[in-house]
Order: sequence, then structure tokens, then C-alpha cells
Amino acid sequence: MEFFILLCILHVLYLSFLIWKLFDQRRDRECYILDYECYKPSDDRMLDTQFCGDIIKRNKNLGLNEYKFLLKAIVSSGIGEQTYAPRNVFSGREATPTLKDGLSEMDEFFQDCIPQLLDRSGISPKEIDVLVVNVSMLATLPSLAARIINFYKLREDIKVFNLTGMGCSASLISMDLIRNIFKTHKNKYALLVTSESLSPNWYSGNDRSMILANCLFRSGGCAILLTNNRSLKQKAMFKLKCLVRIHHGGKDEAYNCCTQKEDGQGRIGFHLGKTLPKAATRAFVDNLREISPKILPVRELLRFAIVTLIKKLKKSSSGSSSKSVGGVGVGGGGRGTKSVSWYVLAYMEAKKRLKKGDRVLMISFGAGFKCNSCLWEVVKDLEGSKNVWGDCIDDYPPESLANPFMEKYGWINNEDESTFKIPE
Ligand SMILES: *[C@@H]1O[C@H](CO)[C@@H](O)[C@H](O)[C@H]1NC(C)=O
Ligand SMILES: *[C@@H]1O[C@H](CO)[C@@H](O)[C@H](O)[C@H]1NC(C)=O
Ligand SMILES: CC(=O)N[C@H]1CO[C@H](CO)[C@@H](O)[C@@H]1O
Repeated sequence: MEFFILLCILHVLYLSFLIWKLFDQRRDRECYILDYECYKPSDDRMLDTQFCGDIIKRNKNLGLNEYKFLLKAIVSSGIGEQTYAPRNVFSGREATPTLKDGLSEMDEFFQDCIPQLLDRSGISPKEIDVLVVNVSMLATLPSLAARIINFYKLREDIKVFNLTGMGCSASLISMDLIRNIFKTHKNKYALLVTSESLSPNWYSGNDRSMILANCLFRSGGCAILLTNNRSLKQKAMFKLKCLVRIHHGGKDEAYNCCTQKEDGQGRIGFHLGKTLPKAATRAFVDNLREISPKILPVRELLRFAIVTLIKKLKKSSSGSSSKSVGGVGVGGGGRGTKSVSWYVLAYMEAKKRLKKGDRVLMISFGAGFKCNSCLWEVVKDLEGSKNVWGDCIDDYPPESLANPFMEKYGWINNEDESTFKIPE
């Protein structure tokens, strides 16, 4: 009898050990962001209003109507003066890019962000176990990932992934990849490098559905250092809570709304179709449907269910809004703005709005058509004084909501087609 009781106790102990071990192992599978560095190109690459107008004017393929169309689009896009373009645009060669333009644009970004990130984190390049690079519009041989390995002399056994053609959503897809590697490999460091190469992709034709891309996309990029080493948890900035990817490529309408193609004259560019807003909305709604049960607390879900029920019963139109997610960073729409969500995150950080325990929802859209979202938990109060916004954060938001393009080119909206001439 006593022996039997002893056996039972041993069994229970063993079972508890197994359960503990299972939970403990999960702690090795978490995905933490230790630090990240957004790219700010040098001042000589800043595109001011005047220069933007000049670029449009010097494109001799544009007719009067396209010229007006583009200026109007820029005026209403709300784009500011602090955006950056690749160097070949400044040297007037946007229509005739070379391979070197593309490579040096990338090198400039890599060599600025990667060393800064690693130095600040006190991590040597040799410690990196996983490297994920995605720059979807520049195919080089060897790959850009190999270029980074060569610059920084990374280890021979590094796991490397160069994602192709993933468009604006690339950084969240790469994140998903890293999350999955972290599930099966303990104590790893991963470096995620995400950007877009604009030099070779400036569209110089006159197809309206394709010239818009030139207004939307600007230079930028982000390098992100991640780990699943649990003893580094205290140093981390964010912890990944969940990530949802929705792909509507199976629907023709969604697939065709954003594609790279040649126009009538054989000039390659990005076609943004009329169905894009609809495709984006659909992907967004499907994504939210999947992620919301994962991110809203049970209390909110219940409240939502009850409110919906009451609404249905009453057919009233009172709204319900959830306050449980602190901030939303939406990125996408453009190749150059792919990592815009990282800039938004850095902005919120520099504004000292990210406090321990806050949760941030990041959403991005990309050609395909896809919508990806993920939820980050802020691990410690963030200062943001040294990030990309550090030296100019006090200038934002600007005091006046003046639109420099409106001031300079707003008159275009009142011009008469018949008498209008492109100003010299
Ligand atoms: C990486 O890119 C190179 C070309 O740039 C390609 O040959 C290689 O197959 C790619 N690797 C992966 C894993 O996609
Ligand atoms: C995890 O991080 C700690 C703290 O930096 C370090 O001492 C330890 O060696 C790391 N573990 C592994 C397996 O790399
Ligand atoms: C770094 C890297 O190799 N990135 C890939 C991203 O996507 C393009 C194609 O769209 C690939 O050719 C690149 O190799």
C-alpha cells in the first residue's frame, strides 16, 4: 500500500515536471526585438517641393494632362518635404539607371544602419545566427544577403534567407520566418534587413496607372535585431505576441490590382489598378477578423459580442470602439514605404508614448494582394532619444498643417485645360 502511494506521488511529480518543462520550453520560443535602426539618408538626398516639380517637368514623355495629373496627385498626397530619393534622381539619370546605382543605394543603407545597430547592442557580427534580407525589386548575383555576409564577415554556418518579390509586406513576412526558426532553435540572434531599391525602378513613361508609384515611393529601410535567448528578455524592446498573414492571390481582382508590367512603349513600372482600394479593404477586413480574437482581451470580446447582439436586435447605429490596443502603425501602399511601420514605431517611441505593457498593432499591405499584421508588447519604457527621429522629434507634428506642394502647385487645380502650358 505504502509502495503504491509512493508510486503515485512519483508519477504526479514526474507529470508536473513534464508540464513545467513544456511551459519552460515555450519561453525559449519567444521572439524579442532587441533593437532596430531605421535609415535616414543623408540631407543631400532630400526631395524638396521645387525639385519634385522639376523631376516631373523634365520627363519629356509626359503630356500636359499627365503633368497636371501628377502634380495634383502630389498636392493631395500630403507628402512632406523631408523625404528622400536615390542619388541617380539627383544626377538626372532616373530614366537610365545602372546596376551600380541600385547596389550603391543598398550599400549606403546597409553600411549606415547595420553597424549602428550592432554597436549599440554590443553584438559582434560573428554572433548573428540568422540573416533575413528582403529587397524585392533588385536582383543581384551574388544576392544582397551575400553582400551583407561579405561586408561584415558573418559566420559560415549562418542561416540566410533572401526573400524575393514580397513587396511592401516583406518585413512582416520575414518576421514570420524568424519566428518559426526561433521555435525550433534555441538562443539565436537574427538580423532582419528590409528596404527597397528605388534607383532602378523609377517609371519614366506616361501611363497614369503607373506614374503614381513615383509619388508614393521614397527611400528608406530598417535593420532589426531579434533574439529568443530568454536571458536577454530584460534588454528587449518588444515581444512578439501574434502575427497573422492573409493572402488574396487566389482572387484575380486582388492579384491584378498591383503589378509590375510594361506600358505600351515597353517601359517597366508599377501598375496600381482601380480595384486596389477594394482589394486592400477586403484583405484588411479578413486579417482583422483573424487577429482580433487573438489580441482583444476576453472582456473586450464579450463586450463586442454583446454590443453587436444589441445592435442587431435594436438595429441601432451606436458604435463601439476598443481601447485595449495602444497604437496602430499602418505601413504599405508603396515599395519605398514598406518599412514605414518601423518609422511610425520609432516616432511613437521618440514621442515617449511607448510604455512597458503597451501593445502596438502593426499592419502592412503588399502586392499579391496581401495584408499582414502583428501585435507587439512593449517590454520596457522606451526613450527613443537615439533613434531616427531623435534629433528632430520636437519639430513634429508641425505647428501649421501647411502643405508645401499645395502652396507651390495648388493653382494647378484651377487651371483651364485649353490655356495651360507647362511652366519652364
Ligand atoms: C537569393 O538570391 C539569389 C539571386 O540574387 C538567388 O540565386 C537565390 O536563389 C536566392 N536564394 C533564396 C533562398 O531565395
Ligand atoms: C544568452 O544571453 C546571455 C546574456 O547575454 C548569455 O550570457 C548567454 O551566453 C546566451 N546564451 C546563449 C546560448 O548564447
Ligand atoms: C537580398 C535579396 O536577395 N533580396 C531578394 C528580394 O527580392 C528580389 C526579387 O524581387 C530578389 O531578386 C532579391 O534577391
